[in-house]
Formats: sequence, C-alpha cells, structure tokens
Amino acid sequence: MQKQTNYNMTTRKVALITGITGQDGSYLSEFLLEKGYDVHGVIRRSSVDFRPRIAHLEGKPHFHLHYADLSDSMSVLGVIGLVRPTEIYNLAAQSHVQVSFDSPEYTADVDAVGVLRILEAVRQLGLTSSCRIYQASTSELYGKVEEVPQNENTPFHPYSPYAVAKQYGYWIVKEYRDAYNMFACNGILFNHESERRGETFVTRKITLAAARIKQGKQDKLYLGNLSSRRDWGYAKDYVQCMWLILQNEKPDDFVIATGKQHTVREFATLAFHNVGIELEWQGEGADEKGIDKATGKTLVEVSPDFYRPTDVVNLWGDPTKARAELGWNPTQTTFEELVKIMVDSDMKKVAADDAAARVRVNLEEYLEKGIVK
Ligand code: NAP
Ligand code: F7E
Repeated sequence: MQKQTNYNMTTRKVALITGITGQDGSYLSEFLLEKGYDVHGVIRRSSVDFRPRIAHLEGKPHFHLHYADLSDSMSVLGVIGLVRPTEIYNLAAQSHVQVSFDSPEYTADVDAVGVLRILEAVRQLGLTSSCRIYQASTSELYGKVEEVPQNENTPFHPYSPYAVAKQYGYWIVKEYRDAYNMFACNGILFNHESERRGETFVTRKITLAAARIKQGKQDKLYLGNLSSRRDWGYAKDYVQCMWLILQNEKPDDFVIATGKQHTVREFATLAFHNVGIELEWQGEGADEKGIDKATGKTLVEVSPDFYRPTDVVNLWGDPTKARAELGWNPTQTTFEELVKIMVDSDMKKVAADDAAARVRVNLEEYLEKGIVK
C-alpha cells in the first residue's frame, strides 16, 4: 500500500553535518552559514586538537561542534537528540578506497552501519517528518562499470570494500524512505577535488608533488594506474548540490558529475604544465615514465605499490537529471580551472612551508648562539 507523504519544511534552519572536518564538510559549512543556518558538526576525539579545514569557522556564532562517532550508536543518538536538526548531511566515512582493503571491517562499520545508526536515531527520536537526510553516496557504486556514462539507472557493481559498504548505505537510505516516509536522499557524487583534498588522493598527491618538484623539494612522483579514468569536479560546486537535493519537493537520488572524463596521466600532464614543466610519456604499464621534455629527467614513475587488488577504471557520470530537476550547473568550474586552482594553492603552500621552516632554522640557530632568549 502506498503511504501518504507529508514532508514538513520548517522555518528553523538547523543543519547537522557529520564529517565536518573533511573536504566536503568544510565547504558545506561555509555554504550553509552563508545561507543563515545554524551549523552543528560532529567531530571525533583526536590527540591533535587542530582541524585545519574548519579552524577559520571555530568560535563563530551559529557554528557548533559536538563529539560523536559513527561507530558509536549512543553518541549518534545523543547528538541528534540534542541538536534536533532540520537537515542532516551524512558526510562522515572512511573515504579512502585503497585503505578500505587494509581496514575492511572498520570501513563497513562506519560507511555502512553508520548510515543505519543515523536513520534509526532520527526515527527513534520522532524526527522523521521534521528532519531531511542527505547521504554521501558515491560513483564507486558503479565500480566495474556496466555502462558508460553512468546515470541513476545504471546497475551497480561495487568493486572494493569501500564501495560494498557504501552500497549498504545507499539501499538503507532508500529503505527508510519507503518504509517510514522519511525525506532521505542519496547524492551519487563522482570524484570531486579541491585545494582541501586529502593529500593521498591521486589529484592532490599530483598537485602537491608538482609544486614540490618545481621548488626543488622532491625528485620524483610515484603513481599507480595512470590509465584510470575519472569524472573530476570541484568540491565547492558539489556541496551546493547536496543542499539542492534536500530543498527538492520530494526525496530522490541524483548523480552529481561534470559529464567529462580524464585519465590520471592527463591530470598529471596538466598539473605539471601549470608549474611550467612539460611532461613526455614513455613506456607502458609499470615501465611507463613521465619525462621532463626540457631536461630529460624522469619526474614520474609507476610503482605497483599503488595498484589496487581491484581497481575502478572507467567512471564517467551523466548529470542530466540534476541539471533538469535541481537546476544545477555541472560545469561551473572546468577541469582546467580545477587543476589550476589546486596547483596554484600548492605552489603557495610549499613556498610558505619552506619560509616557515627557514624561520624555525634561523630561530634555532639564534637560540643556540644566544642571540634570542
Ligand atoms: P574526507 O575528506 O575523507 O572526510 C571524511 C570525514 O569523515 C572527516 O571529517 C572524518 O573525520 C569523518 N569521519 C571518518 N570516520 C568517522 C567516524 N567513525 N565518525 C565520525 N566521523 C568520521 O571525505 P570527503 O572527500 O570530504 O567526502 C565526504 C563524503 O563523501 C564521504 O562520505 C565520502 O565517502 C563521500 N564521497 C566523496 C567523494 C569525493 O570525491 N570526495 C565522492 C563521492 C562520495 P576526521 O577528520 O576525524 O578523520
Ligand atoms: O584514486 C588511481 C587509483 O584515491 C583515483 C574518494 O573520494 O572518489 C575517491 O576515490 C584513481 C584510482 O580516488 C594513484 O587507482 C593511480 O583508479 O584519488 P583516488 P578514488 O579511489 O576514485 C570516490 C568517488 C569516493 O567516493 C572516494 O571516497 O587514481 N591512482 N595512482 C592512484 N590513486 C591514489 N590514491 N594514489 C596513487 O598514487
């Protein structure tokens, strides 16, 4: 029997963001604060009390942090009961695909059961009709792809412990939507990057290395599968879509992508070009090398250490539905602009780190010589 739907849109604007310290959480916080939301974020206890991506927001009015962990249902229930949010953005995850092969059980606990813990807390607290939920689903669900490009109807074929866990998250969101009339949605986001991207994801690893090599701080960059293809967008553009999905009339699932695809090799070529180094590729497979055309030096090599037991190699999204139904523009920031933003930021970062290191060395020297006390 079809149940009657009654989704309230209240005037309170209270967002709870899990994963607030991550790349997307930080951009989404800025976006929602601009829109006049009270933003509450979930943080985990860490031995280091510094959260670089949100440090500039801490202490601001309307920005609040709470300790909880997606692997701890009591803490999840506690924070949702305390905040009583009108929107939850579940961005928390063990988000590194390669790491999910090393920590598969933890990945499943957080990325799969963690989603259930949030849904069940909302239900048990009686917030089903007042709280909308966004789940950070992923293009990794398409995995060993069964068609290109991928849209909302493409069959899933998850191909890593991360993707299998996220598949549970995707389906449990749909299940709670149907079973309890919850406004719960999946954003199936393709890879999105930025100057705040974690340093071990391939794009950031490349832009940081290009900047370090240019400034003489690193000799070589080692990568895995250079032929892997991704649909890369800009994270700042993608968080807008998370919000749009929750402002829609009805709960639904959307592919968020640019509709354009590039290889890891192409990303590296463009990143090095942006620091003034032209790469020429020679060889194949594990013997392939990226050589500086001007000097003949090998700057990029393949290391099988970065090969994955199963790799997803052909992701390419079709954002037609998001464009038509949400009015979202998938190409606000082009691929070329994205690479430039990341490279320019890393060039500054590497130079600033170097300046800070020089100050430290000088200070140590001065202290040693008794110049400053
Ligand atoms: P990210 O930078 O790796 O951030 C992950 C966040 O999750 C961090 O704030 C982390 O906290 C938090 N977290 C991890 N385990 C947790 C736990 N047990 N309890 C509470 N918080 C926990 O990831 P992102 O790139 O911003 O991605 C955001 C979400 O979108 C993730 O769910 C990811 O799987 C998904 N996604 C990302 C992409 C992409 O291309 N970026 C594409 C599709 C989907 P700490 O800082 O304490 O570690
Ligand atoms: O790998 C290849 C690697 O780690 C991209 C997460 O945000 O997006 C991300 O997952 C490709 C893969 O991202 C290296 O084999 C080559 O084919 O940057 P990545 P990912 O695995 O696509 C999805 C949508 C998410 O949901 C995830 O949370 O690049 N690759 N050489 C390499 N990858 C890495 N990390 N390091 C290398 O040296």
